[in-house]
Amino acid sequence: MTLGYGVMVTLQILVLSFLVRVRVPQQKIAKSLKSTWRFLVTNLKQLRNMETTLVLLKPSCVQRQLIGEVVNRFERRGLRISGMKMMQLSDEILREHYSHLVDKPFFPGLCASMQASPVVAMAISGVEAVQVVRTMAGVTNGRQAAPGTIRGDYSVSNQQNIVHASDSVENAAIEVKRFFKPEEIFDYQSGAFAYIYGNGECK
Ligand code: IDP
Ligand code: MG
Repeated sequence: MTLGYGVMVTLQILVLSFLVRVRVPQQKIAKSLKSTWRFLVTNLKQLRNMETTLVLLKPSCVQRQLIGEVVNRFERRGLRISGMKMMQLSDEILREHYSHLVDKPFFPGLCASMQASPVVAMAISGVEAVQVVRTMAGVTNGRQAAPGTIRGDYSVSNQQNIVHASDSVENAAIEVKRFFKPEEIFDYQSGAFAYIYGNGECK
């Protein structure tokens, strides 16, 4: 990650010096500087163990009026809600989001179930949040999910399983970008931060 970061920073500096040399208008250079700054901030954050993961409260959650219950679990655990909105999913976003399943026979039914009502998209942050949230969600099939997990407590179905949770750090970054614009993600520090993590736990 550090090597990739170094390469990207060097590339950005080369682009900037090229822009200055070919006398690109100042406004455009300022725009480029702004995106470089955003890039640096985002990537420096990724060097820490603070992660942001995507959760979707599926129609099975929304329709069964479990939104509050499930959101409450993430908050009680000490995770931070960095972004949250209700949305109706399009065919396009579902084909992208479930691209690993498009050839499965259950794909049309999965899309229909995800479009049966709006979903609530959440960006959830914390130290190692991707694994923490995935463990809280439980295994895919609600019938096999352990009691105490979200799927294990609220579902008995392989498909109507209440939540989506990103399955890896790489996919979490892609999925958060898929569902949220940069300005819809809020990087604030929880007032209880010192009581959620011990010294040195958040690098
Ligand atoms: P995950 O949600 O636990 O990551 P994936 O394999 O990525 O599981 O599948 C995405 C979603 O597709 C599941 O959450 C579930 O709603 C649905 N799904 C997965 N396998 C089946 C199946 O065999 N029948 C019906 N729906 C399924
Ligand atoms: Mg998955």
